[in-house]
Amino acid sequence: MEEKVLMLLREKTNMYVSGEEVSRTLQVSRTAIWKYIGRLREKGYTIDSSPRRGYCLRAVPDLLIPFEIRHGLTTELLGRKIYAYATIDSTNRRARELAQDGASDGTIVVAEMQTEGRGRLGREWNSPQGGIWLSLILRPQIQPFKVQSITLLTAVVAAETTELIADVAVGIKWPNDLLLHGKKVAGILTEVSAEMDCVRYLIVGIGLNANVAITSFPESVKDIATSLLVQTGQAVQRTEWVRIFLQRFEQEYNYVVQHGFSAILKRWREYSITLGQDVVVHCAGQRIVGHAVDINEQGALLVETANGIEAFWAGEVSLHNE
Ligand code: BT5
Repeated sequence: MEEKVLMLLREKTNMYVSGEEVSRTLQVSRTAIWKYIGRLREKGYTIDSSPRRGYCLRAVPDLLIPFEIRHGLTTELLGRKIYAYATIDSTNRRARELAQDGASDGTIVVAEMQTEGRGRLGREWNSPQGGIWLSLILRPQIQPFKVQSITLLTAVVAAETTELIADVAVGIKWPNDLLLHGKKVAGILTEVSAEMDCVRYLIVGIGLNANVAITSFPESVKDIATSLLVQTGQAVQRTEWVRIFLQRFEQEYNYVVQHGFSAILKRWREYSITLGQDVVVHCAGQRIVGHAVDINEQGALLVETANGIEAFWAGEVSLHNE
């Protein structure tokens, strides 16, 4: 009901809507409406009220809550079911739990803060207030070996969305880092539950340091991390980022599941700061030096080494000049 009250006020933002009109339209008492208005104010909505004129919505908060994410969202599947938390241990962990309990394709989990945000290989992902910590539950009908391509797709869509919203130039470092002026602004963690030849579900986790102040990062990441706020001096509207990301992601994802990944790979190559560089790959305890020449159809990094071209599916890449 709160959402319905909000929708009515929203249609006439900056104009007064009488309590009587809201009450009549929604078939609830004026006292109940007063209560819903109170709850919306608690969430951060600025609503003026006047005994004679009624209620007037002045400003909406940039909160990652279902109302706000759904407002104007045009996806068919993605984000139709939203689990939102002020604080959670990890959105990926929660998404996995929901997926195991049968959550539907396209369900998303989002949080304002994570206390145990996860990176790859058990690493920590720092997730203070101001960021976007988001996980998608997907049930694609693809073979498990194609999962890596979905990580690349996520990186491309996250880069495009970020450029659009914050007007900055983002680079992608294979496989999953988004960099701004050489510092990490976002990371992606894809986790999969699969059988031999089919994917049961996929959790795609995206962490974007959107409006995170530099002082919110611990010493361990201060020098390697950055945020959109730090780079541009301006806060972005996180709900808008999430909406645009979901819309674009759904479009691209539907396309690649049907037609394959070539179009996305082309765009990934354009964003890549890894290709064409001398690199050091750390993989399965080994350190391999070479020249990054390309990625293949499945998203593996192709490196020209002393032994010829080698394909890497996982691992850590540092550019030779880092
Ligand atoms: C990643 O791992 O880059 C994947 C990060 C995925 C985070 C999202 S948030 C929503 C969802 N829920 C989760 O629990 N996780 C996902 P990796 O490539 O392993 O990078 C981890 C390394 O990045 C750490 O070891 C730090 O050095 C550094 N790091 C940690 N927090 C960071 C931050 N906020 N910004 C930039 N770098 C960070």
